[in-house]
Amino acid sequence: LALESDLRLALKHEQLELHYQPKVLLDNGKVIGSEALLRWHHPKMGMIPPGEFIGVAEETGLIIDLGRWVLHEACCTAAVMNADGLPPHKIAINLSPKQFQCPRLSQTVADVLQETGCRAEWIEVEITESLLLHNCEGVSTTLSQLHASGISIAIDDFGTGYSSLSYLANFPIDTLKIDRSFINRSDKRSRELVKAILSIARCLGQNVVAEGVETVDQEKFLAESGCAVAQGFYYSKPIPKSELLAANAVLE
Ligand code: G
Ligand code: G
Ligand code: NA
Ligand code: MN
Repeated sequence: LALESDLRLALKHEQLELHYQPKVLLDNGKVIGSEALLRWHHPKMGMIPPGEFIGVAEETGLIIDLGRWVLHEACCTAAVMNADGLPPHKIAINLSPKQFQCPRLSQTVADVLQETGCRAEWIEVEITESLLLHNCEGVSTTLSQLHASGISIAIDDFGTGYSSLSYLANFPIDTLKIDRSFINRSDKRSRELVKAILSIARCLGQNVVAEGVETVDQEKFLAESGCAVAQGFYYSKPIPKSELLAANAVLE
């Protein structure tokens, strides 16, 4: 497969880049963190979105090296964003279920923190519900190790996968990211579902992030419903590292 060999080269030749989408506190509009999102600048095909190559990386096993690169890059940024005197900024990193098949994942993350001078509390990992589906012991152990080290754990696209409330009882989940398909609908039932998710999170002491916020009406509804944090095009699209640092008034 051409994409596979190209992707190997991309890793070597610095064609990959992380962009960061800000997460905003609805109370005061302040940016409290961001989600790292991978971008590939292909020399011939131009910008390839992650949806088109993450799958290839997973099938070929390249996701292990790619995932390590993402971790390293995001932790470097988190270290700069949290330099002395700056307000706290937590960076969320997407992890593929395939990365959990590597029994060394929590050690890899610990190594990367050490290499980059990033503290555990400056990052969060985003996992999908599909990872939790099979209640695999290895996954449970890795999540517990990451959590015990001070890294927070978020469930991405919450409510769309194979949602089961037992996940919330069995795994150390700090944050629910409400999928944007719930946010961008204004019908009564969707809004009641969002409120129900907020209520579950409140009872369990979890944080909530509303994803895919695009309008002032959506923001208003979320704020009134007690949602603390939002992310979406209404605030900012994913931006390059340089812009993230500039907005934080940090020199690179
Ligand atoms: O940025 P965009 O909307 O195109 O992202 C599409 C999908 O790719 C999202 O589901 C996102 O979670 C996933 N994705 C983006 N960056 C990464 C990454 O660094 N690692 C993994 N595993 N998935 C990512
Ligand atoms: O699966 P995940 O939640 O990681 O996907 C994140 C993707 O969602 C990113 O590729 C990002 O570009 C996209 N995204 C972020 N904000 C919005 C938004 O407000 N609306 C839409 N349609 N997509 C968004
Ligand atoms: Na995500
Ligand atoms: Mn998501």
